[in-house]
Amino acid sequence: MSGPSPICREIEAALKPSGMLIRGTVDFPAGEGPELTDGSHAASVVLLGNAGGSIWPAFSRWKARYDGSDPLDIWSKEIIRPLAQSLGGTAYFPSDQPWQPFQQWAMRAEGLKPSPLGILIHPEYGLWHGYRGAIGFAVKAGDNAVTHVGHACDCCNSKPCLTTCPVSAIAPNPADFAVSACRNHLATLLGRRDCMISGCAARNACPVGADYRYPVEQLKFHMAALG
Ligand code: B12
Ligand code: SF4
Ligand code: SF4
Repeated sequence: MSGPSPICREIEAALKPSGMLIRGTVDFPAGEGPELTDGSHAASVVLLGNAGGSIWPAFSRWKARYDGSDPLDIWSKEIIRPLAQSLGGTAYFPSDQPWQPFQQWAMRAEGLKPSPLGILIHPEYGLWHGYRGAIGFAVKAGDNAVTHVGHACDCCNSKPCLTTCPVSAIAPNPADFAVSACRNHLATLLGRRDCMISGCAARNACPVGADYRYPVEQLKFHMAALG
């Protein structure tokens, strides 16, 4: 019987209190993985992140005692760095430069596809998931079988994400996302009252994974980081 590898079982157990989950594993051909701390290239990375509001209870408790900048990045690093070290791996974070290709990794790990918003859509979680870090290893860390093959957006006829943005920032091709139109709107009085409070209207309009929509406080938190 196959199940999670010993490394993945250890990661799962260590992350449980935080609400972070293993979000897939990617294997790399020799020399193609990201650099490890010893200068060699990773043979695999284990992606870590949230599904729906899974991290919100633990993170918001921690945040109540923290008053510096970038709380979500700091919290993620406090949890993932020591875990990586104890397993002999190297930690990577989505907000650290140079940016590691988290979305390409996620596409390879789980077969996810990009939505018009630029966010990858998951068949169960919809647009309500994200990545908090990854751990690279010199060995294969787990099972790299891709589980999802279809693309939810292909079966979505009405595509409400394309028509709900008040400034039409979302286009069918994610590369055409009008970043400045979105940012300008978020800075207006109207933007501060709609998207900044209730979350991105286009993301909220997506019917996939609606049960995983972030709690209101989490929506506000992410929008404040973007605006
Ligand atoms: C820069 C960036 C942005 C820029 C986008 C600028 C641009 N046009 O590319 C801005 C600030 C606008 C942005 C916005 C958002 N982002 Co952003 N962003 C990033 C970041 C830090 C780097 C992207 C990158 O260039 N990577 C480097 C290349 C080499 O990696 P890659 O995997 O090959 O890159 C892919 C992306 O660039 C993607 N892409 C192309 N165009 C766009 C446009 C947008 C808006 C996005 C999100 C992605 C995207 O296609 C590439 C090929 O697969 C990533 C984290 C990361 N390290 O990847 C998060 C990331 C892509 N963002 C993410 C999220 C959630 C958002 C927001 C929803 C934030 C929010 N409010 O909650 C918004 C989405 C906009 C919206 N309509 O709501 C998540 C996506 C998770 C997922 N489920 O796929 C990531 C992975 C961060 C994370 N911690 O999980 N983001
Ligand atoms: S509304 Fe439809 S097209 Fe838009 S992201 Fe959701 S499933 Fe994809
Ligand atoms: S946050 Fe608001 S303005 Fe920006 S893309 Fe989403 S709906 Fe449009």
